[in-house]
Amino acid sequence: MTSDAAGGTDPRVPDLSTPQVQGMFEQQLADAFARLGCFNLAVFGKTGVGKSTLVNAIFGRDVAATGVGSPVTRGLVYYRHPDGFLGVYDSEGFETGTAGDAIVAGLQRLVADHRTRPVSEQIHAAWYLVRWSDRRFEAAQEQFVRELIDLGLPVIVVLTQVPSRDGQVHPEAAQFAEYIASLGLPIRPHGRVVMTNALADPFTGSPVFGLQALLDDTYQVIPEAAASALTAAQVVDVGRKKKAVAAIINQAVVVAAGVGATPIPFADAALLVPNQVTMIARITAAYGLPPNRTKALAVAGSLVLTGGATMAGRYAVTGLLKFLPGGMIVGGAISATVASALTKAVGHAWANVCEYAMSLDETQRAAFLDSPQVTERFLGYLKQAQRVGRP
Ligand SMILES: Nc1nc2c(ncn2[C@@H]2O[C@H](COP(=O)(O)OP(=O)(O)OP(=O)(O)O)[C@@H](O)[C@H]2O)c(=O)[nH]1
Ligand SMILES: [Mg+2]
Repeated sequence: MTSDAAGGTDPRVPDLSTPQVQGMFEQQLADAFARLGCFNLAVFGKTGVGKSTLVNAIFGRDVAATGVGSPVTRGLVYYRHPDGFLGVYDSEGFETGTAGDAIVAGLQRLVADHRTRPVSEQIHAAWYLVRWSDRRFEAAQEQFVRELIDLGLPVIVVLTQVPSRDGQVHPEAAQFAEYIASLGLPIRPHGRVVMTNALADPFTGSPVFGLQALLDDTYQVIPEAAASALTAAQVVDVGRKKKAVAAIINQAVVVAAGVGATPIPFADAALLVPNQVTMIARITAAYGLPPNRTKALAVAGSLVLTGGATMAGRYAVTGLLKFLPGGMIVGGAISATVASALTKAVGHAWANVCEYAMSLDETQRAAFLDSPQVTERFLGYLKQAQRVGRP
């Protein structure tokens, strides 16, 4: 129960005790992750071409090692990462010939079966990998790629382990890529072969390259409905995550302005909290932070939004108002402008927390997300935003 400055009770204001808000967070986080759906990728290529290495480089996680594997058809295993928004079909140790035929037959059944399922259960893209140093693209490989395309899968052909120096790829690798492209396979999205190196080689000095290009091409071939899950799952392009998050914050700011359009009494700034909880949950999912840590995130978020982490007063939101640029608060009420500014500050502060978590390795990230440091950083970023916001 909350009361306004005069001591009366406003029936519009929900009960916003810390445990209440924590429950709200847990629910909203679960919803936000569920809404992402799942991005499903199929990866083909001879044994040792670098399928696992490339997947790990793009997604920053060892899907085969940490995911739950279920054999789909002979030679093909589906790994669903425990985070839920990434699935990989891995053709482990696959060679062309009879094994290839068995995979195609199995895939045919799978793709047919998928047609009646939701988009998040379908295969969204296929990468066919060729190691450049093999310098051969056999008729059987070409045939296999054609059969994948005939199944209706968008196939991207990738040349792997390509050496480069000073931004120049090995000329023979470039020639090989040209040769494969010249076969006229309807490979996506533009008929060219993507050249990559997923692991730096200290001996030859060959750097990692081509990951962004492969990712960009993958976005071009997948359905719109799978894009949010891909953005959450990949770790190569943080800019895409930031863009998704900016859109989420803008939406929440618009909602907050609507709430503030009827001026809210000072003490009932709590009216803004549910919208902020939804925003924070969606930001967390968009960055692709591990959902199994969200209990800790819910605690941190609710402590800050309810003021439980500070001595600032009944609601942190009320405490925060004190720092807003002068002249924004008129007559002891929160206006649409203030509601928007506040929500924006909370969104950016949480985005900073997520980005910091993203910059850590897996073990450090898990420790951070479970620690009170999340709360401290969140508050720290909020205070920074207030300083910047002052005239
Ligand atoms: N330098 C360099 N080495 C790579 C690259 N990709 C793979 N390797 C190395 O090649 C070997 C095989 O890579 P994997 O990723 O295991 O190959 P795979 O296609 O998953 O093999 P299977 O699972 O047996 O089918 C490993 O020793 C990798 O370290 C790359 O892009 N650059
Ligand atoms: Mg492998």
